[in-house]
Amino acid sequence: MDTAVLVTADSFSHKAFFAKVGLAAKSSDDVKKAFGIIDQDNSGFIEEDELKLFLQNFKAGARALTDKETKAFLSAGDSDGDGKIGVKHFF
Ligand SMILES: [Ca+2]
Repeated sequence: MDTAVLVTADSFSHKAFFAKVGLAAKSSDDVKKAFGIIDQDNSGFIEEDELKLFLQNFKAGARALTDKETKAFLSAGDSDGDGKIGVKHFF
């Protein structure tokens, strides 16, 4: 998985992300399912620690994101600035 495509300077591409995890053009239920995999404590939001491990959540043996990548990802996906990503950011 090429994370450079997903985590660039200041843009989070959820479409590229879901293409990478094989969910492109799937139903909203599938997107919610993917969200649930990342949201390991079922809080309804993806917090920074969950985001850091998101690659590993989809692919065993994948590396964790670096702090820099995690922050870039978070700031790009967190449109309301609350420090976490809600499922609405994926639609
Ligand atoms: Ca969570």
